[in-house]
Amino acid sequence: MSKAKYTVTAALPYANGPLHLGHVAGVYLPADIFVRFLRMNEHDVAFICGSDEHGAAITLRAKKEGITPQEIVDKYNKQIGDSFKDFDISFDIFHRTSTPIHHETAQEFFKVLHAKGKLTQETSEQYYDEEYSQFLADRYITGECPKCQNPSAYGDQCEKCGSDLSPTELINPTSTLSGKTPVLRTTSHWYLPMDRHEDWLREWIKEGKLDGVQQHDPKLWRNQVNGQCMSWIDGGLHSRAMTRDLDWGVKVPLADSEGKVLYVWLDAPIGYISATKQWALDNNKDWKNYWTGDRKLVHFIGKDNIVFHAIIFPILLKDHGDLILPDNVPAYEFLNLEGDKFSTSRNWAVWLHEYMASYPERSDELKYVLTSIAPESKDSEFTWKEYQTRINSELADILGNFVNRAMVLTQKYYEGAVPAKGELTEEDNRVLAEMKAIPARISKLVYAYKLRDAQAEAMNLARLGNKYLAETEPWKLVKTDLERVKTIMNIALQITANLSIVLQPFLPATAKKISQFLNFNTSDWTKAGNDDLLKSGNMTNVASILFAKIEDIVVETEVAKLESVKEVVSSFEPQKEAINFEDFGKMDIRLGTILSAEKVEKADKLLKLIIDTGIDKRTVVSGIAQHYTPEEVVGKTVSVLMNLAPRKIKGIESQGMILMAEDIEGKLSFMTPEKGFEAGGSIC
Ligand code: B3M
Ligand code: ZN
Repeated sequence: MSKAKYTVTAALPYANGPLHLGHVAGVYLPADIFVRFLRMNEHDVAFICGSDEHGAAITLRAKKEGITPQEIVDKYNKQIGDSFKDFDISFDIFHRTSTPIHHETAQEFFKVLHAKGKLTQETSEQYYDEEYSQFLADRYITGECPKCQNPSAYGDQCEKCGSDLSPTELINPTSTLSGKTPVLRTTSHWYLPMDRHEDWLREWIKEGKLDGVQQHDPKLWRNQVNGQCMSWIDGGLHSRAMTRDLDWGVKVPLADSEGKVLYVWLDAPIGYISATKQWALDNNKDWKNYWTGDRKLVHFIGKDNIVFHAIIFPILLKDHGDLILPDNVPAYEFLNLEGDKFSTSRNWAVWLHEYMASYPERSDELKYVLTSIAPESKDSEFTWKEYQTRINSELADILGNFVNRAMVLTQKYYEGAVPAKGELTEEDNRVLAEMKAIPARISKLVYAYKLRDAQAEAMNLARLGNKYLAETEPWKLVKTDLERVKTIMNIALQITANLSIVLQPFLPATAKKISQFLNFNTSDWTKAGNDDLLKSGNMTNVASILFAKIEDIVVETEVAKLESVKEVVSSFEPQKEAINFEDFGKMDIRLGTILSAEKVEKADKLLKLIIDTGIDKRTVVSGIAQHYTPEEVVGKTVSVLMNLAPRKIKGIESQGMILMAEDIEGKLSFMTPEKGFEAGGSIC
């Protein structure tokens, strides 16, 4: 029977910030393990990802950083892509949705839907921000979720209860641009009438069938995915706008669609297809082979993406016609961090690029820990203490210890040569039988997307080896029964060779090291379980330590780093509402030199300053008298906000403001330029 073919996708990360361990544990690492296993079992597999570069998440970040959306996505596409490379996530392609091939693919997809009459054009009332002259969609608007009362639900989704929403359902809607209450304005969009699809979706989700024909095994779908989909379907699916009044995104390819782009959740999943197209182009393949015919499509995602991957995208794929629907949508719950949720905005995160910069040789350790605690069926927790415990007590003390003993004793007794197996005892046969059974158990778990248990099963092989050596004690027997020791050491080495196979999907770097120790290298999963992988007389190499233990100082340092973030976040004022570049441009800030200073009568906080601004000499009253004496400030070059409207302070007309920095304790500092800068220089 030919091996099943797979197209495996991992949710396209928004190119609006770095990746943290929650993203890695709950999407990218499990997807990578699954694909590595498939490759070892000679499945035809394409592993697809890329950055999601449209939508409000991008444009809001661009506004916040005062740069263009393209600059934002260029910055984070590179940073995220580099993080994946450093962490050895083995995508076949890490593409992006701001490319021409994606725009063409998404527009073509839309035109097919439109030509087939799968979309309806509707005029509706949409929220509009009068200050920004912009319609508000999705993340541009927040408000109270009508279903769970989450006060900060988005216009398209409530991340707390997972409900898919439309902006007009929000209670007390607020524009994330101006912070004001938006008004309703008429606009027209193209809608996906999802209610038309409830019947076939119900059969497809519940029974895995389309028109009575089995498509996939619903028992292999996670309960939370089936459950969430059925509650949406039972709650009644609604028409959903598939276009938006925005300027950043894939332009709607129709005549009467000026100023409109595709809804990001129509555009982004098509990013899986455009990435496949690009990969096929680069590798002289036909992309259609990966999206049509007898092939399993698997989407690895976080639970907040279920509706888009298990309801909306399947509708779009089916409406488009001749494209496969997902065979499974392994959705992960959330990973939390040291008792709190990961949060990009609060910087409460362990960033993947920072981890790899600090511990470049420890990608496998992190892979092991994250897979051990993966939030497969419920939210889970990453703590640096558990990171240390699992590495020291499991990886080092079980796997590392076993492999090291097997290799060191082989060097010591046989100068690295694999000894011949002699007569087997009952215990030897039991151990070999268990060694043979483990790969099949791992396979069954991986095909059922139970990767956490699959890794634990692979580690059981190391436990088996460790226990075997501890019970047979070859280091004692060697004084009395050399032949017995040869058999024991041969079996220990066969177990080690099996570990170099079964660890590959989970700990690829470690598996490679073990292969190098043994001078034995295969990626053929079917070889696993074999008790004669190493022929007697084969020469092995001197091994090194697989896992150095994690010292307490590492845990203390990392936890302190997080605590410092917490303090800073809790003590500093949250950022004020976003302004746009034009607002910033209205401020005229220049360098000024303080010519004279004197205390203001009956005002212990005020100094009256005469400042040379390069264009004039002006009086500024400044609240710095409790921090500086007049003598201390004369002659300083400082930053001056020039065009602040003049105002009378204690009867003195103050024309402008000195800009000061203030630290957590309230200490002040002038914003002074480097040497050589004089009065009149502008600050931009
Ligand atoms: N960019 C990730 C998220 O919602 C989103 C996934 C798109 S996959 C097509 O966090
Ligand atoms: Zn909600």
